[in-house]
Amino acid sequence: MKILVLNGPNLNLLGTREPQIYGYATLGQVMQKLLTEAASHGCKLEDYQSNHEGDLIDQIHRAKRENFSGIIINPGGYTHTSVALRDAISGVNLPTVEVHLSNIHAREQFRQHSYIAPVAVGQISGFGAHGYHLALLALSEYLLNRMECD
Ligand code: CA2
Repeated sequence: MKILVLNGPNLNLLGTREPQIYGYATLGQVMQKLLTEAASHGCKLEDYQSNHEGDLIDQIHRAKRENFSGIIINPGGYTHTSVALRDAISGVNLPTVEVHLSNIHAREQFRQHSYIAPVAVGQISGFGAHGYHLALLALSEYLLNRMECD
């Protein structure tokens, strides 16, 4: 099972500013821990961060082309703005879990709407970096169940 983990704009700044909202760990540390956990379950995981909408869309298309089983995405600020990212996710039809470090529903009103949520299997929001582990668990369970039912 191959899973692509995408991180959107400004998440490269994790661990450097606003730790009270986003935590102290860097994105590199968070992704390394996730990669190790995935490998111990025999799951191949690749991660990619970009500050550019088109780059993220290209990665979603690549996930389809290269037969990834699913996507975990923290779209960052594009969550609240990007019809193009949503179209890419619904276009490739790969099971996708949306992750947010902070609880976007408890923040400013503009963060409470997600363009991605309706095309995702589900959303995990508010559990900090642990959210990526919850997403991996949720997505792998979802994929295993789906395979048994096919
Ligand atoms: O809570 C999340 O994971 C967000 O996706 C993070 C985005 C924000 O725009 C979303 O509303 C919720 C922002 C990522 C910015 O990350 C930073 C980390 C450290 C310092 C500055 C920004």
